[in-house]
Amino acid sequence: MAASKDFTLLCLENPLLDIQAFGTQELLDKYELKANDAILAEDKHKGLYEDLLNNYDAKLIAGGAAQNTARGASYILKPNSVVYLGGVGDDKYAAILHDAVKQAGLRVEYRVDPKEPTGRCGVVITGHNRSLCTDLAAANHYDLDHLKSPEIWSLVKGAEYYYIGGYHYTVCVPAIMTLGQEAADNNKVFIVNLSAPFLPQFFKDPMDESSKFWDYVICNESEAAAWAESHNLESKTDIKAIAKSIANLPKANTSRPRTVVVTQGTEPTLVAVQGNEQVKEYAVHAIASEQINDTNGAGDAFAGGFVAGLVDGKPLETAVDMGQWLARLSIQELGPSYPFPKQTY
Ligand code: 26A
Repeated sequence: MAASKDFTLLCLENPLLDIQAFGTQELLDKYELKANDAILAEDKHKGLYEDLLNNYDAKLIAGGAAQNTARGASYILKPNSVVYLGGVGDDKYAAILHDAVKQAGLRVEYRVDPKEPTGRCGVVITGHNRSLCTDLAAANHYDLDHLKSPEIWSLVKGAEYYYIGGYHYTVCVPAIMTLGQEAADNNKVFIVNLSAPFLPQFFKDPMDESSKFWDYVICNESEAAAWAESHNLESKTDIKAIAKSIANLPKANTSRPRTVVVTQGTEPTLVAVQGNEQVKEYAVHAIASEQINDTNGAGDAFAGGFVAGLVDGKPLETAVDMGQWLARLSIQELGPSYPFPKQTY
């Protein structure tokens, strides 16, 4: 059944401004970055942002993984369907984010921190790889007080789907737990993206604490492998087996089985459902290499299309196909963006 109420989908994570440029191996080496990775900035990375802007003709593009997903879902859904929460500063970077979300029709309710700048993500593109290096700044100050404030809490109460970008496990676990409990208690749908290998690796405990709430898990093959590694699963490379073990973790709300969706770049997307022996495979929407602009945000776009399908009451295979469709559109744009005028699925 298609959702009829406003703001049925509520998303939470870290709003960031992407400082994105086409880079070189030399640049990656200078900051000890891997070609395809996502990390939190340490002191040695602090010069990256100015370097990208001054020497690599970097562009400023709206980012933040779940904010990209929320923009993607609102690209597809009827107006006033999606609201996004996170922390920003009171600066020109936040103004750029406001413009981008307005174009996509996404409502944002930011916690504005007057003392901290808006978070930045340095994005170094080399070929079809992207290296992400994030300085969270104001995004790191999101708190439960904001979530529980009357206006925001009424949005939480009104929503029927919650989408948590996994990167928020580094920021405010109580907010994640609160939304998870709210979902389980009211038979709402709780969706989590594992987001990056360092999360199951270094944030295993908060992830484990909340995994009972997960109705849908979205990840890619390297995040699944990192999960297998930190949970010491028998096979650390058999992605189907890993998807099944995540699907079969204990669940708080037993009225629906957990579904795990694993994207694998150009390889088929895998879907494991709790209690099912078989893991299904769905081919991606092929695209010629020369049509790809960059792959920054491809996974976020997939999640946006997939979640829009769920919210619109589409069957699982259609939701996966909507994810493939939106990812294909996004990789033809610069950064985690979608084409305007809008295309329709
Ligand atoms: C806490 N970290 C590391 C992050 C991120 C992040 N979004 C939230 N938190 N690190 C990178 N990103 C975003 O990922 C998108 C691509 O998938 C980037 O801002 C980029 O838009």
